[in-house]
Amino acid sequence: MLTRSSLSRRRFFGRAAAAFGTVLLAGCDSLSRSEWFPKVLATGEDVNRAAQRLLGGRRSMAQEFNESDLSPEFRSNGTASPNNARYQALAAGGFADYRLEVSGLIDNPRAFSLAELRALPSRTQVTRHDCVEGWSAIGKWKGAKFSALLDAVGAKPQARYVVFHCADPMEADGTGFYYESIDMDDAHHVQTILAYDLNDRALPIKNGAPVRLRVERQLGYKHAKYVMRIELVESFDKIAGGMGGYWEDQGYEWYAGI
Ligand SMILES: Nc1nc2c(c(=O)[nH]1)N[C@H]1C(S)=C(S)[C@@H](COP(=O)(O)O)O[C@H]1N2
Ligand SMILES: [Mo]
Repeated sequence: MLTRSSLSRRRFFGRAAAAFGTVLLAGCDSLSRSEWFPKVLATGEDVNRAAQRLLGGRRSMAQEFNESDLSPEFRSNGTASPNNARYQALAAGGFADYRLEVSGLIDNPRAFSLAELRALPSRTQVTRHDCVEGWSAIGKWKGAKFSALLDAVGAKPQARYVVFHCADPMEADGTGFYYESIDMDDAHHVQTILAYDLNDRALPIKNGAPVRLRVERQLGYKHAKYVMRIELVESFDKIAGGMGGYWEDQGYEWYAGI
């Protein structure tokens, strides 16, 4: 079983960052403080950014596994079924009327049906999902390569981030939708996909149907479920709390990975 400390050690102190042991020492202090969680992420973020610069960019791959490693059950976390009438109507119709809207700093604003997403070049990958709450699960994901979707809409040069707007409201009054964002490096990364299948079946509602982001080098909360709208932007200034994600607006790190 993974403990929190082994999980964070593996995420932040492993792989590429292991080569930079002396840099890591500065961060050890923060582990003993009471507000350890954002601190650990902050430490990981700084260390990993430094490591990435030294290694010449973020081309590293997240580890991939074999089908024999699959978790018997891929649990659900956070929202398990969006409390949203429009979403529930789409789900009742088997998502036949679902359209993924893509807008913002692109040449060809358009909406994709599920069939159109399934027709884009795809990638299948068996990866480990690590949630900051201290659990992990290995799943087999299939989805549209995000780079292919970007090619289809034509990202403008000013676009710096991709924002994923989700169907699930986080406030009791039905507002404050979950959202997340990634930069263009991650958007073009080969393991970044809009997943529509989990373990060879249509993505279940509890795991984000009809499509959810997989951005494999980052922690669980970056993997937006129930994606309804994608927006390319230059900054987060006009989006919700301005920090690039629902959890980021509450103080979590925006870059949550290696
Ligand atoms: N829209 C949306 N996306 C979300 C969440 C959520 O509550 N709503 N939870 C996040 C967190 S914290 C985790 S760990 C994963 C959980 O994915 P799962 O339900 O497939 O296990 O989804 C992430 N994406
Ligand atoms: Mo999570």
